Amino acid sequence: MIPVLVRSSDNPIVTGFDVPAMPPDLVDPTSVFNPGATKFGDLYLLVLRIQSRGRKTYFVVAESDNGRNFDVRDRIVEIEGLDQEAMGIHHVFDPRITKIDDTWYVMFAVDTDTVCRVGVATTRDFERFELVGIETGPDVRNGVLFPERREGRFLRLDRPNRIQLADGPTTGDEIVLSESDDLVAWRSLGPVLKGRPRLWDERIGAGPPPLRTRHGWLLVYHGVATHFSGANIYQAGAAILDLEDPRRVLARTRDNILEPRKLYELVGQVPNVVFPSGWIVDGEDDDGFAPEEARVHLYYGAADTSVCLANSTVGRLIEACEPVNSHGSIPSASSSPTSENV
Ligand code: BMA
Repeated sequence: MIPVLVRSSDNPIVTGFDVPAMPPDLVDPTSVFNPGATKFGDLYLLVLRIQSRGRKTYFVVAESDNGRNFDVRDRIVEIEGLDQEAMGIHHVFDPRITKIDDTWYVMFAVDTDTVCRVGVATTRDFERFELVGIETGPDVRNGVLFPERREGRFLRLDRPNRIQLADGPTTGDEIVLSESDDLVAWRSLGPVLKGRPRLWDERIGAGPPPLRTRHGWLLVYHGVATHFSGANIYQAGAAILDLEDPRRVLARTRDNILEPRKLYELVGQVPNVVFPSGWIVDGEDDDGFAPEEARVHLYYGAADTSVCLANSTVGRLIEACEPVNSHGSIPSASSSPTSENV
């Protein structure tokens, strides 16, 4: 059986050893993980999250002509305007990249004095990045922008952090849809996808930005199983959302389609983590849909330590999703007629 996602034999494709020294901030970094990804002309680009030995995170661009072998630049991304924000910013992390027209939007999490927030910067050349703004609402993470505007408004998926873990950060079990006129003030349009208690995806968050296909918006998301003693297990799954109303979930994977199995996913700064955050899909038809045969390069953080790659096709990811009923659940085998209800 061919797995839905096939790991690259080059994994991990980027580690701390690939990062040139950028003194004084980044020398011999602890880890490189959770990258945003996009195509820039013929180049495959990643915006890496790199963590120093001081455990501060930075963004650095890496480029490749084949999507597997990346050269990491020797300069830290400076987001113009970020240092003027007065909210006590400690870290920016987990960038997701969306292209709309000729602008790339980098949406990222911001760890502040109070709560986690979502910020956006734009670039047209991956040299200069300008801050658009940082939202000032409630605790939220895993913001990803849709690659189109609706009636002029931006749409994003995000994950409100309504749960405080006893020995860890805030988290959440619901992905919601939000809209904005300016990328800074966001209005919630309601829930999209819910975590499934006691299953692989109890806590959830969107991965890379949704991909437009003829079957709907294809979403890859991370799910966390929290019911194992001493370990949270981060995995990946997929879902299909209605093109017109992305709050309608049409299908989702019953099980995870990628889970920590390799040593580099099982062991590291945070063990048992695969965290999908970027993808590059080779091909788009004339109407702007990703065709089923298009090759998918999915980039993910492994154990919060390195960057890995797994490949698939749009069609294989879609096939892995099973239709859901009006409650958003996949009907189980036991809901088929039994002697009791015939
Ligand atoms: C999440 C985020 C990710 C991280 C993951 C596993 O809450 O903080 O950046 O990769 O936890 O530690």
